[in-house]
Amino acid sequence: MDSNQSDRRRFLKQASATVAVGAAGFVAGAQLPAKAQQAESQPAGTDEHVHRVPPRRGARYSLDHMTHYTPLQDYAGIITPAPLHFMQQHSSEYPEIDPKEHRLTIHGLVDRPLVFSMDDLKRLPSVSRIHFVECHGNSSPAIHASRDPKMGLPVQFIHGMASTSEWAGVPLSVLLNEAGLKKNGTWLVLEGADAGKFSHTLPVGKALDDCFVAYGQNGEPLRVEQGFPIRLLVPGWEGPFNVKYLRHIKVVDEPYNTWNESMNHSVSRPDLGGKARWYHFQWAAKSVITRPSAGMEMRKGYVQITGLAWSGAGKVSKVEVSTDGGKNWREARLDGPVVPKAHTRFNYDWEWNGQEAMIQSRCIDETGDVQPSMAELAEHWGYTMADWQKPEKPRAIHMNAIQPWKINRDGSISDAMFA
Ligand SMILES: Nc1nc2c(c(=O)[nH]1)N[C@H]1C(S)=C(S)[C@@H](COP(=O)(O)O)O[C@H]1N2
Ligand SMILES: [Mo]
Repeated sequence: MDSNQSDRRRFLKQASATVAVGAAGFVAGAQLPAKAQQAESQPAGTDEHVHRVPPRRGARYSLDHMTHYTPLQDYAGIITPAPLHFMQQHSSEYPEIDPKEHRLTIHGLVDRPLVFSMDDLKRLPSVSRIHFVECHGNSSPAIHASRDPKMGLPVQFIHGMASTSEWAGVPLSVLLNEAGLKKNGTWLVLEGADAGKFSHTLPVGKALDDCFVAYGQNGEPLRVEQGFPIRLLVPGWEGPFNVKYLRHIKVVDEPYNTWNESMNHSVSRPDLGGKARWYHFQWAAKSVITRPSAGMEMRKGYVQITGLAWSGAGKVSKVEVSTDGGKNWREARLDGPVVPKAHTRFNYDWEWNGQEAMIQSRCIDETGDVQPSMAELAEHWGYTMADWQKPEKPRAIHMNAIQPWKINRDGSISDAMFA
């Protein structure tokens, strides 16, 4: 039995455990394919500026993922250089798409089904916006335990499935208005042109608000890893909404629970007997100190603490830094433009006296949302801290807990999230 079949079988078994709980949600079985969590990585050295891994030639579509992590510690400002953008691909090869042949179709509950060529799209009114894209699985508790040296420094492999680019493209509202939404057209199903036809559901309200079909990334065409020739940008929402190699948009009247949504993107909760709640859409307030961070070395005296803060709800209004394990917090300087739903650079001047210390940052966004500690988050999600230490630790996505880095007396720095 090949892995496709066994995964399919597992899927059917789990699907049969699905129970409807009313219009707004469902509960699904807790066990997710372990394979879905496997990640492939690349060397992280600062000189290694190419982040492609060669596609595995001849590989059939399977559940294999390809993941590359952004070395957050290695660039300044807020824009991730395109070759360093993280990459999360649910099929084992990139689709090779001829942009001249590529078409985007909009159909379903519309007055006029439409087909757009790349040329058609580039004729239409455009926007360019700076936004982060962040995988829903970024910063997960499991990855803290990783010891694979190929994965780079901890800040990279723990938090590096988040990147920020200036994306350019056509507002989805322009395209949907052209097609004419029917009254009962309340959800979209978006489908990519990759082998697995990666698909995701999106409510029309968000689509009309600020989503766009992007063809540009930091002044260049999208990279193939980022969805060349077009992808959807869903600002502030979790990674999988941002469907790459976008090919079909079907307007429908209910959420579709596509395979990727139902199997990979719900969170099982011990306090619900291992069942999952409805999905999470928008990223909450989040930040991380990128430098100094675990694996680096401290020297006595002045050091600039720097990092990134962001929120799916809008702008970062404040970042606070603690150097004493969370007893005292002081405000950091926000450097450069503060853009809604984008990484914001923060800096903080510090003097290390050679003693043990714990440094961490917390983000407060314009809605007043305060980034929680790991203990607060665990409580909120129905876990205990001890649950994270168990071998069968719960699968957790949408992690935005404060990241503490411990500075040891010898100048070494370690990850203190679960220490
Ligand atoms: N077509 C397609 N779109 C996709 C995916 C995919 O595998 N195929 N992965 C999704 C997931 S899970 C994430 S986190 C983001 C990652 O975007 P990036 O690879 O450009 O960083 O793309 C989303 N869109
Ligand atoms: Mo993702």
